[in-house]
Amino acid sequence: MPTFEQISQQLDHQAIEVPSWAYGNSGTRFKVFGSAGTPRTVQEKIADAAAVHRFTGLAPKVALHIPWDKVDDYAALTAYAAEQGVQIGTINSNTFQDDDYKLGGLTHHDPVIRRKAIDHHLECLQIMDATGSQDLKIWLADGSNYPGQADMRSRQDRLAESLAAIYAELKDDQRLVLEYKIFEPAFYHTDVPDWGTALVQVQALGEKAMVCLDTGHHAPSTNVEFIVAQLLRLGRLGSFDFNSRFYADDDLIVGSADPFQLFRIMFEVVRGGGYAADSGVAFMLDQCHNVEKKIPGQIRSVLNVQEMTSRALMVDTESLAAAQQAGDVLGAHEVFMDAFYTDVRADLAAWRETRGLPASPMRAYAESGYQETIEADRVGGTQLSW
Ligand code: AOS
Ligand code: ZN
Ligand code: ZN
Repeated sequence: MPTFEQISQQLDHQAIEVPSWAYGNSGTRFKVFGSAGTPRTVQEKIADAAAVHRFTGLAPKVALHIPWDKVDDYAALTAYAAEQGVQIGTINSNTFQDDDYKLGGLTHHDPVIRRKAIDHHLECLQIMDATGSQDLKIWLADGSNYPGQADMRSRQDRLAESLAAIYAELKDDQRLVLEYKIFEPAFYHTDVPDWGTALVQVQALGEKAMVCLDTGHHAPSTNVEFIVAQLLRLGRLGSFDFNSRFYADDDLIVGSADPFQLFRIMFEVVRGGGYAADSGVAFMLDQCHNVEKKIPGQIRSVLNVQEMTSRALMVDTESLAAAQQAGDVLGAHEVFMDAFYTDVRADLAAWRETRGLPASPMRAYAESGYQETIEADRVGGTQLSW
């Protein structure tokens, strides 16, 4: 098995994009809890994202969500982010919080509503021009609750037309990334429920259209790493929305519910070339911190990704291939598990110190006074939700 020393340089380019909404208050349909220090402005969200990067060296970009993060001057917001030491990343559209979208957005039967949804995405593209963002991420709440409620097939056709209208406006260096989700908020059918549908839709658009894989958006027991392998094989894995789930789209801290799954995913990412610095795969978090503090929640998340990436890089691929080739079932499995069971935490702490980072970002954050400062300073105004 390779030593940590041997793989450590490959950790240098790791970059995980954090979502602006992770810093806002969030909750469930039962309750959104407020918490001291929660940002009241987009700038405060970006400042918190920048803190995660300062303590970990892992999170140089923050994804925005429109209209939650709408501002008048995006050039100024981009400059503010740069001052804080981060860049603006993916722009996420939103066609799920406006009454007009009750029965759908890009798939709606009414052309007026469809046009409104398309125009919202064109506005997102303008924001990308102003912020230098590369990816437009589209997640649709579209679907239906009752059999017979909607014509599922025409909705696929309308989705293809709407996406084509958006795709036509992409600049050469911009991408459209389509996210799928098995259910919720629609419970009978969802218009982009799975990777197959997302793939078919993006393949019809062209080379700049990709699929986003949110780890929480599958049926229980789905082999998510297989989907990773397949999308990478086809050159269509645009991004991850990382999170953990026990039941459905729980949006918990990535690597907390099932670190082994995260390891298996990262192994396939490495195996398929998705970890190369120029692979084009964006590694984003899509999480909410409902009961835990938000900044430590994000720090824990990026560290979990780093830890499982390290272990995935340590799989002895030569021995693995030899065992596979020899038909040595349990030998191959053992090679795989050896890397998973390797504790790299002390090595990672030392690695951080050699790069001027705190050995324990969690402890360093707790001792930094940042949390106390924002809790004392951010009084008055309105805390942001999501
Ligand atoms: C929704 O379930 C999806 O995961 C979205 O990616 C995202 O959580 C939503 O757009 C909120 O930002
Ligand atoms: Zn997501
Ligand atoms: Zn989700």
